[in-house]
Amino acid sequence: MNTTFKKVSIIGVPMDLGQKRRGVDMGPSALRYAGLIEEVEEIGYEVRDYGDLQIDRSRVKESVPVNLTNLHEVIRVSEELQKEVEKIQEEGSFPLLLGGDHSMSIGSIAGLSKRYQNLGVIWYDAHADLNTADTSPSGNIHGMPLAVNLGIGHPSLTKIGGYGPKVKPENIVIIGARSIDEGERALIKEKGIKVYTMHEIDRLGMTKVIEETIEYLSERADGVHLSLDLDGIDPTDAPGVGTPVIGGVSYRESHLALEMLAESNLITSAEFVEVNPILDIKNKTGDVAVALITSLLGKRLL
Ligand code: Z70
Ligand code: MN
Ligand code: MN
Ligand code: MN
Repeated sequence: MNTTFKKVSIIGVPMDLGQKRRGVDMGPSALRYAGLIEEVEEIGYEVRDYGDLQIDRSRVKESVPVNLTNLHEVIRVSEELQKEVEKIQEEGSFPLLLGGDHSMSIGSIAGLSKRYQNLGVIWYDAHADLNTADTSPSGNIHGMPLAVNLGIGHPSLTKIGGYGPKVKPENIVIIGARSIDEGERALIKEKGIKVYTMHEIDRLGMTKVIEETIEYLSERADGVHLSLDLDGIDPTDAPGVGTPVIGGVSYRESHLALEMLAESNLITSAEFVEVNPILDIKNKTGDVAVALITSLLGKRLL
């Protein structure tokens, strides 16, 4: 991360409405239980934990546009998260956001990109999350946030914060993708989005992938947000996720990647999403997430 930050401010987003499985709302608790606050303090940061946003998870059947499940509550939470992220930035703290499903990125990036006109985004994920209501096979909004941040999708989502698009296609790097839908593939090609699928990670090695990512984003971005979906990591290392996809990035590669990003001084905010403790094995995925967070924040063995 950027070494000018001395404070880390944490917000939990117990959001599970962006997909259909229960339990991902407990992700923020799992990370705190895994010792997040203590570990980050140990590195030397002043930590402020603002607790969790309030989310209405009653899932009453909303009358929503076709193929956008729970749209209204996703919008409300996104607007609230956007404001909270702006407050953290005004404090001069590093925003560290805990999910919750990946639909929360609509709100987090709406807050971040107000400050950074050229926000870079590293999307570390098995999926591209570039669907729209028209292309989504599921209607799950957690498969759409990156498209929304590009200004593509339902206007009620793309206009959150009163502006959009939030991110330019050339400021995005996707790492770890191995499950990409047809509409997403078309959008990647049309917009020329930089993607390191598992194929490129295997061919180049993670060191090269991150070196290139750092060079690419440092040339164009004024801040870089790391959006890390734990399903980017292989399910043997991170089993506690709603949509595990085999053939993922290992814990060791991810650890290296985040240490390199720490050294780069590039990262100005981060979110760790999709931890589902109900599907986990003894909070393994929570522990992995905390280890990766501390790597990103500069923890070193020696
Ligand atoms: C699929 C969809 C997705 C996360 C699954 C899956 C998307 N492309 N995103 N898990 N985090 O339904 O749009
Ligand atoms: Mn420890
Ligand atoms: Mn995702
Ligand atoms: Mn994913």
